[in-house]
Amino acid sequence: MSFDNDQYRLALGDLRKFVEIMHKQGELVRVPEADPYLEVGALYEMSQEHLYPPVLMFEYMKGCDPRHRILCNVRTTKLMVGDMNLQALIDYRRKPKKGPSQPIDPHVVETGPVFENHLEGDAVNCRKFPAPRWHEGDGGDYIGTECLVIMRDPGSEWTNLGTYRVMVQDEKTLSVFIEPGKHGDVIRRKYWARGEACPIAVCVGQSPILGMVASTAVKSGVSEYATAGGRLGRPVDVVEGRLTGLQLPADAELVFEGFMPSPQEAQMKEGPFGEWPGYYSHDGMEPIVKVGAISHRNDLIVVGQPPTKPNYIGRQVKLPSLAAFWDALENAGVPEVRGVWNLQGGGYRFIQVVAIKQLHPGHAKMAGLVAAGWGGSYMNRMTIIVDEDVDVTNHAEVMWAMATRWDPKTQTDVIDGCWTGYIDPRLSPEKRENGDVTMSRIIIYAVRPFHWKEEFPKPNEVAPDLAADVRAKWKDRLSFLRTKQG
Ligand SMILES: Cc1cc2nc3c(=O)[nH]c(=O)nc-3n(C[C@H](O)[C@H](O)[C@H](O)COP(=O)(O)O)c2cc1C
Ligand SMILES: [Mn+2]
Repeated sequence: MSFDNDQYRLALGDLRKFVEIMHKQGELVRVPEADPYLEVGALYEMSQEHLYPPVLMFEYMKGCDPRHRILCNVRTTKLMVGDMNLQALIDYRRKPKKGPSQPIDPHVVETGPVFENHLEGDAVNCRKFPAPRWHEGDGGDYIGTECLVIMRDPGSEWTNLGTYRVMVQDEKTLSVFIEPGKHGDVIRRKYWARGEACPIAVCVGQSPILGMVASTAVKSGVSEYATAGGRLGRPVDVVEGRLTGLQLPADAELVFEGFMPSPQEAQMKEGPFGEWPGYYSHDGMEPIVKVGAISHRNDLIVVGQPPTKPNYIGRQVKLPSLAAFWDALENAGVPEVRGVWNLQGGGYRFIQVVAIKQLHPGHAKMAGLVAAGWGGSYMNRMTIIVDEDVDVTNHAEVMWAMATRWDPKTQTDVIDGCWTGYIDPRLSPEKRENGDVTMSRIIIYAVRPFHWKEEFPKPNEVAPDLAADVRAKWKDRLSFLRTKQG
């Protein structure tokens, strides 16, 4: 992976540097004059047809201030994620584990580019900034997709950053969808319990590292700013918001500051919004932000990264999650794991594949039971165990193993009562009502039965060595050997 190079570090901590690097490398696609009503979202969705979706800079958008831009596909670039294959996963796991970096507290500075423009009172108009209608069935325009929702714990110095979707309700009002139990929810409740509105800031354009840490679970009480500082090896510069005093990234592109009264006092209809499982699964009444101040840079950039249906190849697997999965299998004592992957179509949760070199009777069963039950298997539906000769990253190979080595009647387990979530579209209305947030799971053992695996017919495929020799000999004369059609 490219994680140690200078360009990566520069880009990670600075959105404008990221844009500059992408531009220099010819990877920035500028899209003029698209309509934020469905067209931006459709173009973005189609960009997911690539493993590394192109970085899209939407500019001069219909009905928008010509100085305002939307930037998509920041954290899915090759620069940010590196290679995306089994070897990359193996290399990632081999890297000496440094342990989590020590947090570095943010550095409070007097001012920063975020204050190039500041609006309060009558000048506040949330509708003046680009908020696309990303998906046809969305219940509103969303300005916050890969955003930072900033709050401070009233009892301590802890500033929390969370990525929670943000919808524009009207000129002076936003709404935020925060799932119960998330840090932002815990903090806002403390203000409400004291009869106060919760001070809140919503930042919708920031360095890639801040987007990364805000959407990952960090320990309660630890600021994501400090986590980001630890990862960058330097403090993140923050300024104090003029309305709330909350810490804002000094180089933030666009920040809304305001207060969130308790839902008893005010709430509005929020959602639905196209979710990562590929459905509109949730809407309802949510608390709102009464916006009192807006700060933004000149020529601001809103970072946009809404979910799409997970069938696209651009909905990448996450190597760190896969590495954690592989580690969990090994730590549970499953020997000879040769690969793990998530099959496209299931996002990075629903469908997991494990390749093993079978050592003993019951080995595949052991792998299957651990895989279906490990701690990270939230919202899993399907585990497929295959032999070591099957390429777990290749759909057709996995399907081939299922078609030819799996006897559904004897090589299947179905397990009931497993952990899922409310955005699981298959969770029945009855279960939702009763709070029974569980579903069944299937384990498919698409392996040669152990006790007669030596007699199992041999696969019919040109041997890799022979293929390489023949390709080398013929490739100058036969163009089909030079380009592989996907
Ligand atoms: C693009 C993206 C969108 C997300 N949207 C939401 C959301 O709308 N609501 C929510 O509760 N969590 C959402 N999450 C998950 C949270 O960001 C994640 O749980 C994070 O850890 C929350 O921060 P916290 O741990 O400080 O609460 C989203 C994550 C990503 C990557
Ligand atoms: Mn947090």
